[in-house]
Amino acid sequence: MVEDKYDVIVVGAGLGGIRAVHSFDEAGFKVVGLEAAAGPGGVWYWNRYPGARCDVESFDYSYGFSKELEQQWRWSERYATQPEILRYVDHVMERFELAPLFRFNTRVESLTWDDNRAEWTVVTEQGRELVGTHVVMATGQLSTTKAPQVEGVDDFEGRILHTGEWPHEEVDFSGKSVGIIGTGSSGVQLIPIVARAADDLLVFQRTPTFTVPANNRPISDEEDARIKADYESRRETARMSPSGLGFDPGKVSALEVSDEEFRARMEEQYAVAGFGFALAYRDLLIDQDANDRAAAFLRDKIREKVDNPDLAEKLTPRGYPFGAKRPAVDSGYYEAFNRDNVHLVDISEAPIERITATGIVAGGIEHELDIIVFATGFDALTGSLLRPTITGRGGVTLREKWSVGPVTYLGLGTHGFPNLFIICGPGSPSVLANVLLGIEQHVDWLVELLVAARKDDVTQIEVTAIAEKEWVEHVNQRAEETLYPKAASWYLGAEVPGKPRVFMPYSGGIRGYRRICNQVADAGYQGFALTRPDADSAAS
Ligand code: NA7
Repeated sequence: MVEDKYDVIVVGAGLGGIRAVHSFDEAGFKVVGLEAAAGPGGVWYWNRYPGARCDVESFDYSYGFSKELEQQWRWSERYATQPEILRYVDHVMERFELAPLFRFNTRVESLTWDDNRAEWTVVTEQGRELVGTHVVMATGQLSTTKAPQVEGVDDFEGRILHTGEWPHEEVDFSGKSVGIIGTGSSGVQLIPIVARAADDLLVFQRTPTFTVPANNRPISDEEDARIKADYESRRETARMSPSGLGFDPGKVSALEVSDEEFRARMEEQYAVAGFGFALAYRDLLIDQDANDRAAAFLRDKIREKVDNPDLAEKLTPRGYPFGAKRPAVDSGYYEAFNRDNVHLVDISEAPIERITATGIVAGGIEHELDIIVFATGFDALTGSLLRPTITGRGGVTLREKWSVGPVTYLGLGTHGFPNLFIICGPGSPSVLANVLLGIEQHVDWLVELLVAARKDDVTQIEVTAIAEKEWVEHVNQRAEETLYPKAASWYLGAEVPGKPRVFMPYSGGIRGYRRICNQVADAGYQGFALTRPDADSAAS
């Protein structure tokens, strides 16, 4: 059964999908949003674990497209909790009357390009068919969860949870022995809370994580009023900063200052900055020696915070640069390990062997547990793009095309898949910048592109092979200038065994990236072949 035809089909109702549906609708396109979950919010819909909180400041992790929304929404904390972000999402949905434009409980199974009709056929898990001239994949960067392939998972008689698919009702940890596997951002946020609630908490750590303190605090009325009095300049500062977070990277090299000066500056940053810590000096993420200094500072902090020196040593990250794996922003993480009921199980050398009916066996020892939590992260950046079968020109699937790693032009599209666009896709700054800013930049840019195409009767928009090749080279070159490739991280595809190792996000900064996107548009969408029905390629 073929249902209505759409100008634009948006896949996903996270912050990207919501913004895309709203803006395409405003621009007069017939648009529908398809979402697998029962409600909007994307990662904030699924990641309901206690302690889940954004690690970008609330004032910046929010939409900038509506002055009224900006002025009327009141954030309560510097870093918003998951429930508060979900309330914000619901408010936006209601305020802009977006619910009728979405279909929830609708997982997309396949997308197939028809070259003759120049349109996509989208089939959902329920077998429904929709046809769209354009498809916008707003499926998120960290949305396909992964759990370790451990023998015996099904034998466990207690409860198994994943931070990224957390139940809607509260989980009662009291009186329970809980095992948490994973010490990335999710584990780091969850651990202090479970530590307080459970009888016993066992943390299964494979790789220690660098963390910087969140320094979270309530937002006072005075601060709220001050920022809202000139919100535009805050937005502008964020837009003009490479991270999109408003932090101006230090201009000085960490190698040019004395130990005393370095330490004083880092203490200052540690006490206030959150993520900004990494930008205190201009070369912390690009020069190994500079990075070593910052890493040493953070290692000292762990020793200061953890009472037991052996335990502190086990929690200390080594062997990869600070920041090359996404640092966690923590609230009481190390302090949790000073509690008598919290135990670290170091699985770096003796991995988890199996799960039994009653617990986890690692290093030959069985740890008895009532609840196991996988805080083991996601098939990052490409997981949700490759989950549906996307078949482009000539019957080639995206899985085939990206079998050795994702290749895109600007992270926005890929050759052979006309009229298919990605919000914050691999090859764009995505997770290396404030994703909200990235989303809004991408959506605005795509709306302008489709408005121009509509005006000029362009029916097909396709990334050219040469533009894609050159962009991939540029992305790789920028990554090579940094320390990012030096860690086995999910930026690089190291989180899934067998996944191609390609550095996926664009590390050249969102400010420079926006400039490039604008130049591309000004040059008549250079790098895209624009085709009219009665003519061959109009531009490239
Ligand atoms: P992350 O950052 O990918 O962290 C996952 C953690 O789980 C990490 O410590 C992993 O150790 C660990 N892990 C993964 N697989 C295994 C297996 N098989 N055995 C043991 N330990 C494992 O995911 P998060 O959900 O914490 O955070 C993702 C992002 O969401 C975060 O950066 C924010 O941007 C929001 P590893 O390091 O691979 O050795």
